[in-house]
Amino acid sequence: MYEPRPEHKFTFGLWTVGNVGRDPFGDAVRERLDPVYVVHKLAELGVYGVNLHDEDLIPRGTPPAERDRIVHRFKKALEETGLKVPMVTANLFSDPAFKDGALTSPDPWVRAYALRKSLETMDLGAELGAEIYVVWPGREGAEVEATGKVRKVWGWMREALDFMAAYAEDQGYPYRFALEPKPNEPRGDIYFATVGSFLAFIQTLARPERFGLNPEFAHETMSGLNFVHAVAQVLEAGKLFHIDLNDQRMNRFDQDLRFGSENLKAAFFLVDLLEHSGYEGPRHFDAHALRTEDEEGVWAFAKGCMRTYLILKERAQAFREDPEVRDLLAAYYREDPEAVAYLGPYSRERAEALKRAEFPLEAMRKRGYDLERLDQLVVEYLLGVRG
Ligand code: GCO
Ligand code: MN
Ligand code: MN
Repeated sequence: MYEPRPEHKFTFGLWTVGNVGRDPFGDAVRERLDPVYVVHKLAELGVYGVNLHDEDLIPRGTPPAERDRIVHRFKKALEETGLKVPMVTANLFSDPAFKDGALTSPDPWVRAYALRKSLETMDLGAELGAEIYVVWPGREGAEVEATGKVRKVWGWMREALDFMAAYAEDQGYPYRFALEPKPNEPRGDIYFATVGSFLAFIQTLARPERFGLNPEFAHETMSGLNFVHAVAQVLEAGKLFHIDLNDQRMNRFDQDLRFGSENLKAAFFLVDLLEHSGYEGPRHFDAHALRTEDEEGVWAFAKGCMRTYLILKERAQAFREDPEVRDLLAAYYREDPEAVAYLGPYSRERAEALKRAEFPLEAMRKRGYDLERLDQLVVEYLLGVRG
């Protein structure tokens, strides 16, 4: 029942299960895994697809003939296993050239280089059948405010994204671009800090329909924001193009923890939301095994992400079907037709009626919403003692 299958659309990045456990203080603790080996391992686990940065597959500086050999070998592994590559993204953060930004560097050579790298990644993704292109502006930020760069970055970013979308159109690529906000790290502050920031920015682009969001659990949580609310707004806007699932404690560096390992209640409501939203895209785990783990720990981590997701899906469904929950919710949303008649689109008559209305103020002020009981039921489902 909690066994992952391709139709669950679980995906991992080469950089997630392939994470070697380096941190700012310590060296790698695991060896780099061959991408072909990763494809076979993920397929064994019932995963749907594998995502990648250009450099996860093709190390920087690889000569063209070698590049083609790597791609050929990788495609063969995809064919053998049936694994898909739903998403690709350019690494615009590792190269020292990107130290003060990539698409928003003050140096036009750097901006042009980042743009070229993005186009090449789109070519690579097209070869692999990818239809989602993620843009994570990890280096598009600052520590020093005195440059006034904050007045220019929006224009540079717009120009780059418009260029990329026009290139996709020109090449006949099906890409939908998924923009991924993050408040900080690796920069002191990143310009596109939250879901709301990118949602608004998209409306200023030449082809807004090509652009959506790739929200990440850890990133909104780092900002102290409610990830479930952020995703709900993205869904409502029709802009959930991709999602990065992981876990995170508030006010820390980006921890990329195993899905559901820290904020179980938020994970529960996220799965509840996603599974009832009609979202059919990948459930991507942008997380990695703890630095304490060897390779076996990595696969335990990957299995854990998927298993927790499926358990939460079952728990959420049972919760929604519980008659007591249903009764509580029916009472919560009960609608008095007399009150409803005052609401709706504006008309002069309705405004006048509203001004004449007599409100049952006493009852409105005294009403209890029964949320303690409802929330306790959530806890009991999560603890497995009910349903
Ligand atoms: C991070 C980001 C990245 C991106 C990835 C794809 O904080 O490290 O979440 O993992 O998701 O680079 O663009
Ligand atoms: Mn992250
Ligand atoms: Mn991410």
